[in-house]
Amino acid sequence: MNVAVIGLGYIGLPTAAMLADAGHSVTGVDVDERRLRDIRDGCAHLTESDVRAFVRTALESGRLRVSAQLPAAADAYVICVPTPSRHRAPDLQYVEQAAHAVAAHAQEGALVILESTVPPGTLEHVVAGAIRNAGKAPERFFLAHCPERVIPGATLRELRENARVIGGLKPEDAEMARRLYGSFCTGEICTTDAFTAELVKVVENTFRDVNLAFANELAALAESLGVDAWEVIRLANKHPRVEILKPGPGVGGHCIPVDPTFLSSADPFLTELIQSARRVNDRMPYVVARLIQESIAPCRSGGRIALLGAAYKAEVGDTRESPALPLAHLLVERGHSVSVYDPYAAQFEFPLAPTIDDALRDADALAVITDHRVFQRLDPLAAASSMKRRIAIDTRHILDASAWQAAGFTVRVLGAAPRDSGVQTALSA
Ligand code: SAJ
Repeated sequence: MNVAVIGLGYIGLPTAAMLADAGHSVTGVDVDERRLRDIRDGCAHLTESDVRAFVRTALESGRLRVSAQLPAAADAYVICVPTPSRHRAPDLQYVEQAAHAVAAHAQEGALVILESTVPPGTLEHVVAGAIRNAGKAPERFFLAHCPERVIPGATLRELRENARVIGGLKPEDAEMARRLYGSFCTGEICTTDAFTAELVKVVENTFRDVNLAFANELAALAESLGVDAWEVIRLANKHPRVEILKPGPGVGGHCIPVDPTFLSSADPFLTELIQSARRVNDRMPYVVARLIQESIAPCRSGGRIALLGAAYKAEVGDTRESPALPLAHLLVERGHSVSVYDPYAAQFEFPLAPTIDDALRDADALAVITDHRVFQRLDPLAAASSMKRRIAIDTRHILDASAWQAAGFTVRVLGAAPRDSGVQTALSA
């Protein structure tokens, strides 16, 4: 097949290479000339080395080309553009632009697949709508939604092996898309209608948000209960049908904090659980700010806090919706100064310290915000030599508390009441 993949980001580019590897003739299209140059120059911008090598091989094979223009004709179009959030509402402008461009180009009988995460109904309203606006009949096209599911860090394996859900506006639309994805995907491919497929994606991420809220609520409760929520969760997860996620300083990324609103906005009255979960997760930076504040007492303001991690999760540099940002703002509002270090992040609203030593210099406390492995391996004696006071707050439970205590640190773990706190718990009172 001649395939055009629109949007060459962390999903579109490896998907284009997968399709080329499966024998299709693929044109990868992106409006960003710099991105195209980076790809042609060897994909140095990609952090996953196997993806880099895979894309280079696809380009060398001649079956993958990249361009700023859609090809003259294609049998299939795969739209993989971002759906960023603006004030936690989906911004569909890139989907609309891509749909408009495809609608102008595509000929009757073409397959048009939307991979971007979108509010339910988008395939019908935006994609079929653009085709209609171009003076063509959407029912003469094959229109399907096939939401991406990969986790950065394991992109190639997950693209190949994950089960996929494909929804078509008509059953034959899903069937056509299933054939294309079946050329590279070894996982189960389930077909359904488009609206259900759109909902499935949103439901997956909402499920994760609700689960995270439960873990975070347990962590926030730990002090009043006088327990270690991590230990409670670890032991509860020994039950074969219980799987609680880990607490943390909040829920970041471009999907999980945003997607639940696609569901709750459908009916605010009937989505109490989903909205509460969002509030619980959004409250976590406040819980962490309070923990930091208590830890550095009696210094009520004017403290210097080193935040270790700006990225929203481990081993990535992505800072979108990262809880590090509201936390940094809260600390500054309370009169403290913050320094931030992240080995992967390049962009953040607060200045990023060039080295961890720079971030720790003269700090009253350090707070681990992201569970990057480098922080786990941090030497407490080296940290102590840079800091003013020996206080460590661990919101990800990754520090070896006994090693840090042996180095003279007071260690506070989010979700674990201090053993000697003598807390009169709500349960024992
Ligand atoms: N987090 C915790 N505790 C945990 C797991 C995660 O606090 O036990 C936090 C992370 O630190 C992060 C947030 O939750 O701030 C979200 O991380 P994540 O790994 O759950 O999600 P994403 O946004 O990186 O990727 C998710 C993935 N969805 C699922 O795992 C169901 C991925 O498969 C999707 O492709 C992606 O959303 C997406 O684009 O929708």
